[in-house]
Amino acid sequence: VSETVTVAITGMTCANCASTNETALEGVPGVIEADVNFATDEARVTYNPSMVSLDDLYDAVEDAGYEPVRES
Ligand code: 9UX
Repeated sequence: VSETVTVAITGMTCANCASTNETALEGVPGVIEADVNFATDEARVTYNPSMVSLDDLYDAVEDAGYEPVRES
C-alpha cells in the first residue's frame, strides 16, 4: 500500500536545495520515493502510510533546514 502527497516547501533558493530535501525525505523509513521540484517549490512523496505520517515528512524537511507548508 502506498500514498502519494504533494508538500509545498519554502526556503529553497537553489536546485541543490531540492536535492537536499529529496535525500532527507528518502531517508525517512517508509518513504518509497521523493521528487522535489525546485521550480514549483513542491515535493511529491510516495510512502507507506502504515510507517509514515505527514508530520514525519514535515519534520524531515524542517530538519534539513527548510520550511514545509503544513496542511492539516
Ligand atoms: Mo544552494 Mo540551497 O548553494 O540551501 S543548496 S541555496
